[in-house]
Amino acid sequence: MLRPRDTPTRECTPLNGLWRFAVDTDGVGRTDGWWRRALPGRREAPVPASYNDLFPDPAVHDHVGDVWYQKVVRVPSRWEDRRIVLRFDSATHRAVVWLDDTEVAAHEGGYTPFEADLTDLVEPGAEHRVTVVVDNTLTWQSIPPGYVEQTPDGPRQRYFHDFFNYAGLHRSVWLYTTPRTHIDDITVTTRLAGSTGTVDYRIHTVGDEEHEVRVVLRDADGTEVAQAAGPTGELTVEDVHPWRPGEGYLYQLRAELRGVGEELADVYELPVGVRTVAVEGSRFLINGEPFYFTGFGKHEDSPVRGKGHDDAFMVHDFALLEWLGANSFRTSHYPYAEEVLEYADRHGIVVIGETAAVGLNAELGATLAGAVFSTFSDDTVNAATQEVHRQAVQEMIERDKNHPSVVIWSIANEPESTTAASRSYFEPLVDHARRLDPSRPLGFANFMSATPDNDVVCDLFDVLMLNRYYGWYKDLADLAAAERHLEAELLAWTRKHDKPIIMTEYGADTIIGLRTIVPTPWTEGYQADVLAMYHRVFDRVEAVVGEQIWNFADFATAPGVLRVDGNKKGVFTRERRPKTSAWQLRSRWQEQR
Ligand code: BDP
Repeated sequence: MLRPRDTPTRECTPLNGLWRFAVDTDGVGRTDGWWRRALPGRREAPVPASYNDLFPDPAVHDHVGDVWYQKVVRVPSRWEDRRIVLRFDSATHRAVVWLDDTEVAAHEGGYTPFEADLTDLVEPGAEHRVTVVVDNTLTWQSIPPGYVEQTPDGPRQRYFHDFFNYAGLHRSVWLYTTPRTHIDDITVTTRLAGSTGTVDYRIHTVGDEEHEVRVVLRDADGTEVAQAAGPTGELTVEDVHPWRPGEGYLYQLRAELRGVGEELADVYELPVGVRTVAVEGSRFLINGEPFYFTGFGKHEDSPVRGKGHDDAFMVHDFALLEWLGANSFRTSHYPYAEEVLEYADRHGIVVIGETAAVGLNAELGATLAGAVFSTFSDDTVNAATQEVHRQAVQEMIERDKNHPSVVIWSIANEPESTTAASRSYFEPLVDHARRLDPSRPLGFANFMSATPDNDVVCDLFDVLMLNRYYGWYKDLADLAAAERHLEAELLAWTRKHDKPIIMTEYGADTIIGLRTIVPTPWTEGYQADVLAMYHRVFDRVEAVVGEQIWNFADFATAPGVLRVDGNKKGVFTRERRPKTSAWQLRSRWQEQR
């Protein structure tokens, strides 16, 4: 799915800023047809942002169900004869959209974009009312799953993942044009052979068939390096400048659609990084060279705006990664805003892209929601959930397939993976992901109690991604035991599978400013000791090809006795102040560069 862009044949206008906003406390908006007129009340909310922390009101913070956004939009009069599209980069977790009185789109899943073709409904030059209802409810059939408990005080949302259920319009909304006959999708994959690079491309067009596709590839200086014609083909680049971690060199692919008289019907420009990714035994190769991941599991999370995308936080976070010498992160636990992947492409940061399938695990349900259930059953995670999950995998791959920064697809975080039911659940999802993208390795982040002895799904994947908390949830304050247990487990994995291991989570909750002489959990010193212990072990186990600490920064969660105003495993606080471990990582990672 192509991101809206200004090109010689296309225009886009962001609809960000303040929208009218109403919380549908009584759940009457849909039956009362709130889209037909101005929303009730006087509230306004910024887009992009989560709505939960905007108002000093627990009823908004903990609302379960629908909220409404509305904006009156003038369609530029010069847009006559254009195809006009309304696009939401995300609406968490599902939405229905109306243009004036007409329903134009509905979408399930909170972290991928969706669009409505408004061409036949808008009048260029006129004003139109855009209304969106966004529902934050998590059910057994949503990704991520959850359930709503009816209590005497109203509904309470329960869920099995450890981050606050922020909701709203977290990313940009766009009104954009394309010509009626237009380029609808582009897929690129790249190869390297010595100093020659190849870009295999596939271009899907919609509309009049009497058009020809032309493709030109330019280097970063704008010099043409290859061209081709036809909807599929290859572009060969001699003396190629590969996309490399830490560098992020990009070519520009310009795809043109030309009519019979050579007239330009449509143009789209796509940045392309030429690189390869492969798994060979227990090595992870980028451009044929062993790659060692350093960095973090992150969150889209910041004060006040919650999960709303923010360019300032994005640039700052990437700058902090660079300061540390980190080369990668995982988009735990959902696909991030496209701006983030584009930035990673340009700056050579390596990304593990993850779906929002987090919390498909009864053991976590018991810990985080006090709920007793079987993970996979007719009444819990079932065939309908699997279909929503399949769709989530597909939408992530369709959106992010052209980003050179993305080198692994993670199709879930810490699901149950020790039962026959889990294997039947994951097998078709893995097949589907492989069909959609045979070029990237697959993984999932494996839960601590799934060990080499009881795991039944890891053989389906290319990379072992382990989340481990020795020294915290296990062996607390006994780092000697933690070190023995961690090493024993890693070696057991290497005996079972000849696959690369990335430690996708490890760490310890840490309150900034808390210091003791005797090693004590929650202190800055203890976090540093835990990380140092893991690093000693990683350096002894060859199959370990990556270390991604949990977490880059402290983040908001649902209340819990183990959570002090959120999860404090950040190497930075939520405001991005460094804890002691930041300098320790900086010296380790800068040296490894
Ligand atoms: C893992 C989860 C992560 C949590 C982390 C923790 O993958 O989302 O925040 O543990 O407990 O279970 O800090």
